[in-house]
Parts: sequence; structure tokens; C-alpha cells
Amino acid sequence: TPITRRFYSTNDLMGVLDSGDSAEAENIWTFECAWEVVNKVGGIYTVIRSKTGISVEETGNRYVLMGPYKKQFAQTEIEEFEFSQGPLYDVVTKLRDNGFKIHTGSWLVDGNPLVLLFDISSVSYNLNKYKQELFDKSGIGLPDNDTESNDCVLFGFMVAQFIADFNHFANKDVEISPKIVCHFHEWLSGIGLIMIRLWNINVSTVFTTHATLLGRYLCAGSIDFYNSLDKFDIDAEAGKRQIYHRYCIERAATHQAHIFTTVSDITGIEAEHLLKRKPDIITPNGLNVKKFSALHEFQNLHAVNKEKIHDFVRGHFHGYHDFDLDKTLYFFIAGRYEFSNKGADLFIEGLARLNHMIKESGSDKTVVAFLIFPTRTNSYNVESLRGQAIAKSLRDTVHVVQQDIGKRMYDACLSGKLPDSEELLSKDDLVKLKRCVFASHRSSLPPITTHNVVDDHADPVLYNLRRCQLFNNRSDRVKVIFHPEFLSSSNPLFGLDYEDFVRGCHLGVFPSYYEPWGYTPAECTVMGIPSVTTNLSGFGCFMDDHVADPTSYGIYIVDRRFIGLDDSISQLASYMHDFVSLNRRQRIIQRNRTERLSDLLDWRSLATYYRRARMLALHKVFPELIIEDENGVRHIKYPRPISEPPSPASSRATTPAPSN
Ligand code: U2F
Ligand code: UDP
Ligand code: G6P
Repeated sequence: TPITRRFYSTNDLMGVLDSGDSAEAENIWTFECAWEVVNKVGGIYTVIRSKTGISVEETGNRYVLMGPYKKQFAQTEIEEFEFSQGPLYDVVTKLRDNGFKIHTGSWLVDGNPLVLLFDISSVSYNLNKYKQELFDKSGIGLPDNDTESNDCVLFGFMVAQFIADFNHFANKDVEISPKIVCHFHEWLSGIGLIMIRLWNINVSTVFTTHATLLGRYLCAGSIDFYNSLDKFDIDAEAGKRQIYHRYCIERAATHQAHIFTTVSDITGIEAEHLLKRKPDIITPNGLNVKKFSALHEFQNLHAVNKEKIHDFVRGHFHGYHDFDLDKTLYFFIAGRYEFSNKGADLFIEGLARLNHMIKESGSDKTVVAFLIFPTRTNSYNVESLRGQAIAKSLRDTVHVVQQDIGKRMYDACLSGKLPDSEELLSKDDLVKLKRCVFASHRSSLPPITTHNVVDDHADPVLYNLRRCQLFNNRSDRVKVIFHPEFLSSSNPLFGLDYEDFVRGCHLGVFPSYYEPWGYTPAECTVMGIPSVTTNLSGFGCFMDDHVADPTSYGIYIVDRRFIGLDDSISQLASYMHDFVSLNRRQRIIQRNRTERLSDLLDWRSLATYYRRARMLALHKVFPELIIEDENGVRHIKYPRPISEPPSPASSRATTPAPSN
């Protein structure tokens, strides 16, 4: 089935396919500001970091990232240096003279973008003054006890002051006056945008939300969110949750921005109702596919990493290991621990039904399902560590015995005889092996979690696994393992990074209820691992829009919008069952197809929407960038091309080629 690319109509993108054009020639400066620049918190960090390569390619050395100074990240992630001349140098010097601490340099990621990190502690003595000004000019009052919001005020004022001064210095003694566009992400950076607008600084602004504050809070409760979107008493709901002031910042930034964007249509609808502005454009999240691309190697990588997961499973299920690893499939769910927002409730119910379905069908397959959500624990539990230790000791013993046998065979052959198979295994060896087999007997079932979870009885995953009676019994065809910690290669059980773990699995299952985008299924896709998503996730809707038959590409989209919960669970269970029914050859073919969708998720295709957002914002403030053709049709004037023509690689960058 051909991949359709409805998004990429030429008309839609008129004026923005300016790959390789020179921001320098038009004196266009792009500033991108987020609380998560060089500050790993959540998904926005992934957005900014994965995009740097293409952003620098597009805007050259006139692309500057702005974030808060966080020592632990800055020390390792940036190379500090001072600007030598030009408006950036002028502003930094002036602001430092006024007491601002600003770290400058480049981020050690693709493209090495220029970065400004603001040390908010250097202006903390101004907090009350800033808050008073914010209140006087916008009516937004912030309580004293919300440290996060107070930090945003300090950060926002520093950023706004920087941009105001930059606009001044960049305009001095230049032939072509500068056109500055500032892109802000999330409410946390919103004050910067609000102040720029309140001070009437002549720059273009873009604001992107990656979720709405209220949406996240409301969904975390048990509410029929999407059917009630138009009915919420927004102010009251925000007030009840003590986030009214944060909500005001988010809403003010949304309305003050020249161009407002969200990461998906579904979050766009949410924003329309909760923030009262329809996004001007949707800016979907991409990935740096180069980082993940393993050419045809990805199939081999799957096999290699699966072997490592096998090792873990051998240890974990020792004594109960009576299923065939060659007929075992690994499913997983992973992410921030928002139990129902991330759809862990659906997954567990779906697994219980799948267990029943596999038993009924008499299939010889086994599914091992991993649930990876960080929560509070008191380290690994003894049973899990013991399991791995037993498996290791058995492996070591077998290795020694194997060497002994080899030596005996060699000696026998040297003396001109064929070895006697009866004598190859000595009594000593037998004793060693018997000891291992005996040690691996266990009286309890293989544990359903690898850690001692704090408040074990109240933990939603454990509670629901028990409620659904998923206990890793021998008769269960679906086994479960809750790993309440993110994975890393120093993990004593798996010894695998998250990326390698994903590669070794067969299916990622992400049946989210609230998911503005959802990087986890997107990451699976570019690694060639099929995944389940929903029509309530930005990623799921995007795939549904762009791919003619997502299922055939290994993207299973569960309907959580138009059918009831029970039907959604049945649909999920039957998708998983369909997947279990595939044979190896079919799985390999499906992985190949999944991986083929990578281009769709590459920033090389999707950065186009960011550029369009910036261009639209620029045109609102700098109409001279718009030209009229002989028929009176208004076009966006492309910046002039840079001196060298773009190479084929970079022209592919932002001109999505038709797929057929
Ligand atoms: C959206 O995801 P975000 O990651 O931006 O979601 P937030 O709630 O804004 O930020 C993540 C929160 O989770 C916390 C962290 C933040 O408060 O302190 N956290 C944590 O406590 N421990 C961790 O290991 C990681 C995070 C959106 F929901 C996604 O669908 C989008 O894909 C994403 C990018 O657009 O934005
Ligand atoms: N992730 C990780 N280690 C893990 C599990 C997940 O680093 O063990 C990462 C994953 O690669 C993804 C992010 O966590 O980039 C989750 O992003 P997503 O957009 O799915 O959700 P968000 O947390 O942004 O709402
Ligand atoms: C990859 C490898 C094959 C292997 C297969 C296993 O395709 O290249 O050598 O047989 O994975 O696939 P499975 O879906 O059974 O893990």
C-alpha cells in the first residue's frame, strides 16, 4: 500500500521550502526558548535536542537557543565560550554589567547551536519587582509559594530583556534591518513572550504548547475529557487545582503570540476549548532519524538485543522456564508513570484477555510483557537478583563442564580412539550440574516486579496485575514483569539501554488516553519495531492521516474516541492476538515495513512546519517579506540562497519528496 502524504500539498507549503536559503542575507535571527534547553526534564528536551541539526542547517549561526542555567547539565553538555563581536556580544556584555549571569557557548549536539543559559539566581533579588510589573501590566498575580512559577518569572524577564536589547543592538549601523523571530515552548517559558509583547518590542513571536496544563490535570482524574471539552468551567477548574496563575500565563502567552502552534490536531482541539485559541498551524514532533538509523542492520540488532532479553528471562523465570524462547514474544509499555494517561490500565486488561485468547487457541506462543514506569522503590528485590545469579552460575558451570568434556574428547582422539559417550560426563560433572538444577528449584512463582516497590499494595500497576490475576503461573501464556525504573546499561538485571531494549522487543504497546504527541511509539517506528497507539495520541492521529493502511505497516491504532472502554480493550487484545499469530517471516516483513515509515517522522520532513510557523510570524511583523506576483497573488518572499547551492542531501532536507 502506498504511503499517502496528505500534509505535504505544495500549495500548503508555498513559500516555506527554502532549504539552504540564507538567514544571513535577509538578516533573520531565530531565537528558540524553552525551560528544557540543556535541561532534561521530559519530552520537550527531546523535541529541541533532536531538532538542532536541521535548525542550524536552516538558520546558520543566526539560530540561538535560550534556556535556564542548570549546572549539572551545562557542565557536560555545552562548550562554553564568549562571543567575540556583534550584537550577541554587545547584549551579553551590557547585561552582565547590569548583574545578569549568562553562560554562552554551543550545545554539544548535532549542529552545535549557539546557546544562552540564564542563571536565574543572579536576578532573584528582583523577583518582587518583576512580579509587580507583570501584575501591573497584565493583571496576572503569582502566589509566593509556587517556586516553579517564580523561577519562570525570573527566567522570563531575563529572556525578554535580552531580546529587547538584542533588537536594539542588532538595529545599529546595519544595511538590512534585522528580522527577529522568537519561538517559545510551553507555559514555563511564557513570561518571556508576554513581556516582549507588553514592552512592544518589534520582534515576531511563536508560542507552542506540548500539552495544556488543564488537560493534563483533568485527564489525570476520572473524567470523560474529550466529550466534556466544551463544558468545563475553565477558571473554576484551574482554581480548584491551584493552578489558576499558571493557567493565566499559558493563556496569555497563547493569545499574545503572533503565531500559536500545538504538536498535534488533538491538542489543537483541546487548546481551542481550554485556551480559547485555535492553533495557526500544527507543528508535529520529529526525530533525528540519523541517530537511530541502522540501515539494514536494524533486523540484526533486533536479534542481538533479543538475545540479551532472553538472558534476563532465563534468570527471571528459572525453575518455571518451561516455555520455548524461540516462540516467545516481548511486548512492552514505557514512559512517565501516569497510569491511566499512558494507558497502562488498558494494557493490563488487554493482557489478561490476551492470556485467555492464547490459552483458548492452543497456540504454543508465550508473551512476556514488560511495564517500565519509574516510581519509588527500595532497590531490586532478592528474588530477581537471585534469579539472575542462579542463571549465571548455571551458565558458568555448564561452561566449565563443556571445557572438561572437550578436553576428554581431545585426549581420546589423540590416543587414536573415538570417545565413549558414556564416559564423557564425569561423576563430578554430574554432581556440579545436579547442584545447579537443585538450586534453581523455587517454591514461589516468578515475581511480577523486579523491585521492592514502596507502597506495593497501593501501586496501580501491581494492584491491577493482581486484580487481573496475572501472576506468572505455569499455565499463563502471558507473563508480566513490572520494572519500576528507567533502563540503563548499568542495570544489573538487563544491562541494556532503553534504545537497545526497544530493539530487542517485538511490540511496543502505548494505548494512551492523554498524549499530545507520544515519542515512544515514534521511536519504535524508526527502529523498525511495530507498536500500538491510539486515536487520542498525536502520533496515532498523525499516522492515521499520513499512512493509507497503518496496520499493514505495524502501526496498530486503538480507537479510544468513538467506542466505549470495554470495546477499546477488546480491540487492543485482538490486535495483540493478531500479532501473536504472525509467524517469524511475517514479523520480519512487518518490521521492514515499519522501518520504512521513518522518513515521515524525520525532522528533515517535519521541520518544515516549524519553519512555516516562523515565517508566518515574521510576516505579521515584517510585511515587507511578502511579495505580490503579477496576478496579485501574495507570496512569501524567500530569503536569498546562500552562496553555495545546496547539496542533494540538504535539498532533500526540507523538500518532502512525493512518495509515488
Ligand atoms: C509533553 O510531554 P512533557 O514531557 O513535556 O510533559 P510535562 O508534564 O510537561 O513534563 C514532564 C514532567 O514529568 C516529570 C518532569 C515534568 O514535570 O519533572 N518527569 C519526572 O518526574 N521524571 C522523569 O523521569 C521524567 C519526567 C507531552 F505530554 C508528550 O505527549 C509530548 O510527546 C511531549 C513533547 O511534545 O510533550
Ligand atoms: N524513555 C527513556 N527510558 C525508558 C523509557 C522511556 O528514556 O526506560 C524515554 C523515551 O525514549 C521517550 C520518553 O522517555 O523519549 C517519553 O516520551 P513521550 O513523548 O512518550 O512521553 P512524555 O514523557 O513526553 O509525555
Ligand atoms: C531478525 C534477524 C533474523 C531473526 C529474526 C527473528 O530479522 O535478522 O535472523 O531470525 O530477527 O525475528 P523474531 O521476530 O522471531 O524475533
